[in-house]
Parts: sequence; C-alpha cells; structure tokens
Amino acid sequence: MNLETHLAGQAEDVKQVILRISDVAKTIRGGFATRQGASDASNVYGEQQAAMDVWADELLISELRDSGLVRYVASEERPDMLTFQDSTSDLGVTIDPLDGSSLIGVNLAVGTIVGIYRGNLLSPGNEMLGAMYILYGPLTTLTYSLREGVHEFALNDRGVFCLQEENITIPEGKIYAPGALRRDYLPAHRAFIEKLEEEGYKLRYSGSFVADVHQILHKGGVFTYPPFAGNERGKLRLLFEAIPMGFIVSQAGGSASDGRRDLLSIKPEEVTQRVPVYIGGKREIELIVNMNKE
Ligand code: AHM
Ligand code: MG
Repeated sequence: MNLETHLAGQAEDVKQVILRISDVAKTIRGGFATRQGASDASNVYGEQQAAMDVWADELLISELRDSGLVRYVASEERPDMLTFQDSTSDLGVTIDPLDGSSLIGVNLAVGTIVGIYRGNLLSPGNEMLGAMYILYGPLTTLTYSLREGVHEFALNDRGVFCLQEENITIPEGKIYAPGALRRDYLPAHRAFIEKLEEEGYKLRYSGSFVADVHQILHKGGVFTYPPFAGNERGKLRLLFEAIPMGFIVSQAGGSASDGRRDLLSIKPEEVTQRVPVYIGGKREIELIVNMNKE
C-alpha cells in the first residue's frame, strides 16, 4: 500500500500537507551528492548551517507557502514563525528541515522532522494533530502518526513511499543513546545513566537525533539529551525536535519527558525554546522521573 492510500480518510488538508512534504523529501534525498559542505550562514542558535540545511529549509518553506494549505510555519533554521496571509487555512507546521546535519559529511543518516497543528504552533504536544519524520539512510523512510498508530513507509525505486510497517509499537530493549558530556551530567542524570549501564544497556549514539530516536522506536531503550552543567535546558529544541519525536514514540506506546514532566504537556513559550529530552520506553522514562524526585 502506498502513502496516499494509507492516508485516505484523513482530513484532506492534512493528507495533502503530508504528501507534499513527502514529495519534497524525494528532492532532498537527491541533493546530498552535490551539496556537501557548509553554507556561509549561521542560524539563530549560532550554529553554522550546512548547505543542505539552507536548501532543505527553502524547499520545504516554498512548497508549504505555494500549497496554500498552511497558515503558520516555523523552521529550526529561522528565528521567527512565518504567517502566510494569503492562506485561508488554519494549519500550522513545524519543521527541522535536516536534523543531524553535522553528519552529512560522514554519510550517516539524517532526517526531516515535522509537527502538524490546527492553529497555534505554540501549543503543547498533546494538542497536536500529528507528526512525521523522514529518515535519509540506506533507505529513505517516512514515519507518521495522526493519533491512529505509527506507520512507516519506504521509498522504492519508482519514487513511491510504500508501507513497510503498520502500527509500530516500541519494544522493550536495552539500548541507550546519551547526549552531552559525561563530565557535565547533573546528579540525577548521572545516577540514571549508571543504573542503565549496571543493567547492561548498550550505547548507540550517532549524533543525529532523528536517527537515534528511530532506532529506539524499533529496538526499545531510551534516547536522552539531558540538562547539563552550563545549560539546564539541554540542547535540543522543544518545538522542532522534542515534541514531534516525543509524540511519535508516545503514540507507539512509549513515553517522552523533560525528566520531570510529560514532554507533551509543556506549552512552548517561544519557537526557539530548548528542553531536556528523555524519549523511549515507559520503564526508562519512569526511572528518570523517579530519580529526579529523590
Ligand atoms: P541539528 O542537526 O538539527 O542542529 O540538531 C542537533 C543535533 C541532534 O540531531 C543531535 O541529537 C544532537 O544535536 C547532537 O549533539 P552533540 O553533537 O552534542 O552530541
Ligand atoms: Mg535538529
């Protein structure tokens, strides 16, 4: 079954937005060979943008603008939310055009992360319509959830996203993907990591959030980019990274937290907000929440 057929029955505007983004993903997929290296620009977080970051951002924004299907768009690569005044739609979309882009030059998997809202983008994740991500690895896969399961598609050699796995649920598993420097860990997080290590969790961390969470979704365990000495809000972005990926893993029977609260209950105050991230199995998330209470 292809993606379009699978989306039958969903609201037409939401379906079309997902299909348009899936088409842009095919273009992005084809751009890596000729767009290696850095751009000469930095984003609002002070990070130098890769040529692919800038290109993917422009492709996605112009597709969403031209579609007329979306009123609000926020991108990790832009400081401000965009409002398309010409659109009569009330859909809002968040995008991380190319997450993990520091890995492009070493040919590891990177991805596009999307959150979909009815109205205000600065809403808690538990009010979002759905989320999706595209992973550019040996295969290009698209994973989406519109609150009715988590489903994954793979791009075939005819350029069609075909169903690969329906109703994905996160299994129990012993993988941990810990961001930040160990020397900067705060006490509860240090105890959490030591407990996982005592229990025999294996390290699997690539530096690409979307790829690392994808692995956890399929194999179980936990991804974390914790609060750390010098930055108690962690590194990852609430709106562009944490909420959409946390939503998908939660829809697959897992859980997402900032270490204390359900990540999907946090109302973003600004588009650039950072948040500590724990995403994975319910057991692992309960463990860090309890350790933070001690
Ligand atoms: P970005 O590539 O969209 O800027 O995202 C930030 C990346 C995440 O993909 C990843 O989890 C994290 O930053 C890696 O950070 P670090 O290099 O500190 O491990
Ligand atoms: Mg990112």
